[in-house]
Amino acid sequence: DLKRVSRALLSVSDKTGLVDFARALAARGIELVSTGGTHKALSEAGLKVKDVSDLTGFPEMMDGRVKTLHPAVHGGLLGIRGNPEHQAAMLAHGIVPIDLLVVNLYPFEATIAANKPYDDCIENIDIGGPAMIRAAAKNHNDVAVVVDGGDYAAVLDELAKHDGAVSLELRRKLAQKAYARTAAYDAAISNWFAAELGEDTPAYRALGGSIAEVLRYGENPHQSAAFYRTPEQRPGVATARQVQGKQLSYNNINDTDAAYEAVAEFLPERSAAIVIVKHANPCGVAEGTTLREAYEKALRCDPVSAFGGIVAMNRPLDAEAAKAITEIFTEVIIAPDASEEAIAIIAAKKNLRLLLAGGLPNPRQEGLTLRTVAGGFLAQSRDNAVVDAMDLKVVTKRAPSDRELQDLRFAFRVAKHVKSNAIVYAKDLATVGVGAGQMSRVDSSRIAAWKAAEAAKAAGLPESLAKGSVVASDAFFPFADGLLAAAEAGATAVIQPGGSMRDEEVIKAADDAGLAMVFTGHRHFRH
Ligand code: 93A
Repeated sequence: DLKRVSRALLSVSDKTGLVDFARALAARGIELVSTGGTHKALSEAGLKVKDVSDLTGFPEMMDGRVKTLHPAVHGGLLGIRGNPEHQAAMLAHGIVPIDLLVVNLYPFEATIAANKPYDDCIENIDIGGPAMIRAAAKNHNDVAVVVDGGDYAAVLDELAKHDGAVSLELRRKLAQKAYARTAAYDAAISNWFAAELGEDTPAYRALGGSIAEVLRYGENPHQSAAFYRTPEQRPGVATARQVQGKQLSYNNINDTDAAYEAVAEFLPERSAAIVIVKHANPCGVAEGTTLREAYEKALRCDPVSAFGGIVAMNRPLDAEAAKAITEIFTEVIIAPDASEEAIAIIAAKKNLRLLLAGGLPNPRQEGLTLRTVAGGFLAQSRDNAVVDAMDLKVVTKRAPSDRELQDLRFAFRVAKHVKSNAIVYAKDLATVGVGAGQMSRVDSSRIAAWKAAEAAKAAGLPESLAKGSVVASDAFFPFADGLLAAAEAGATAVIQPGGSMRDEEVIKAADDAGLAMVFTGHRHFRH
């Protein structure tokens, strides 16, 4: 299943790594053929390269719209080498085989992301490139197709290993990648058209959404994505004004939403609050008298995870907070507003996105949340339960002190915004350890305790940050083990919904450990 490479056609818009790659191909005696700009780059680098016009007998024409769209190119890519009729046709028409195709497309996504005029966007729709990519990928039994400069090394490795040939395994992998690329490319074009026409895809139209923007890609680079707005006027990432920074990515939007919804749980007239989010989970939350103080407290919880995170606040960003936040690498800041001075400080970090939402969303507001499942979607009312409205029931012999109670409320507020199973340690209105997204509650407890110990080490403190803390659980402890893990870590009080079959056993364990525990009667699952 090895296929020798004798001729390569290179036609790339992004010329990164091109010359080195082509030089390595030429060194193997592979003949190089190229389109205009690529040809120029290669010959300027001193490489011997043929012009695609030498194959087609036609010049590039119509501003380059027609350069490779010709049977000499497509026949060379599609002709089956082992098929006598194909071979005869190639011979009869002077078509030479092309064994390796290297193409990256006109930068359509980058053009629309840069808000270029309509005609520029149209001109950046690549036709010949995708046609060649699809042809070569179809004929992957004979042809290798490279659409990503990241794969140059893999091709060279194989050529070296197999004495100038590539394996079927690699050719198939490259073909799969090739179709993923052309699919995403066409999706971006169609989404852009829909947005231009003020139209939306039918599914989202049914939900009352309208397209806000086409995103460069989805959760991963091989996924296409767009951002839709619903008619709901909720202050947040969908309605915020972006003051500066690069275009938001799919993950940025998701994380920024998580951060802003969480920070909105803290009334700005009561305290300044900061939420730092990473991968849709809070990795540091704190209240303080100023945003800067809150930020420093929040950062202490997990400074490693906070790197490259999203920072949300419940009050207008001020200069002091802006200075503190820009000390480490942050992806996005979202705030209700910002002072002129703060905006100027942020401006020094060109890529940092600053979003001003104009207000805070109301955590008690009713609304819908949606998620898709195979063949359908789930809808539910938003979790708008807030701990202030819950009737907290003390279930242990010892009642929490005022200070503990304050921290318990804080921790439960945060736990609502942590993926289940959620365990949150808090002390002095700051998280000190967060355990998120584990399949067992006791694992979340252990992780949160371990993180609190790590944070203490990082801060050069002798004792775990969990010492003297309180702990919140988003759902009941099904067994005493999770609670005991918390007591062992140094928590003195617990807040949880209650309602387990084994509540009595859990309460007894709390009493034995001298813990104070309150039940909320409300669960905050979040998946
Ligand atoms: O305008 S096109 O759709 N028509 C074509 O026939 C064609 N052939 C290759 N665009 C075409 N290409 C694209 O040109 C390639 O996909 C690549 O992105 C670009 C490389 O052009 P150059 O070598 O002139 O820089």
